[in-house]
Amino acid sequence: MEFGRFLITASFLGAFMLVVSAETVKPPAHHRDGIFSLGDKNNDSILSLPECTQVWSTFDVDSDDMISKIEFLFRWRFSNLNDAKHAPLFFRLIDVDFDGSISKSEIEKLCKFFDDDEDGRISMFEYDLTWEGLFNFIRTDSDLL
Ligand SMILES: [Ca+2]
Ligand SMILES: [Ca+2]
Ligand SMILES: [Ca+2]
Repeated sequence: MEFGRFLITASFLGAFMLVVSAETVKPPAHHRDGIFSLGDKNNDSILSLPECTQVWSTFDVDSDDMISKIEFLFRWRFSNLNDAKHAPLFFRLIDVDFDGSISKSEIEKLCKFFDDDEDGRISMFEYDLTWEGLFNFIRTDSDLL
């Protein structure tokens, strides 16, 4: 009798752990409403490298091949992208040479950085993984409320 109860408890706990770990492993997909879906023009759930560089280049509002901080912040807010209050930090992360603007080569580097298996296409999984690593570590407690 006791053993039976133990088994039930154990299998219940096991199922519970599975649910919890599945929840933890699965990357949240909320940001797909943003850059990914903006960039995925042919809706095949893949962001090709040209689609990726294209969507970031829409941040270059005055078409001078450089994305200034103002352009970046403006576009981020205008597109209603997530975590707008952290956009200055995102800008800093993409501006790898720290010269205060994002160049075409920095966009290309960013897009290639997302493409983990280097097949020239960014899958949703690759996108989620890198987005989480790059941008979502700064989530604050207030965002969880
Ligand atoms: Ca510009
Ligand atoms: Ca730069
Ligand atoms: Ca890929």
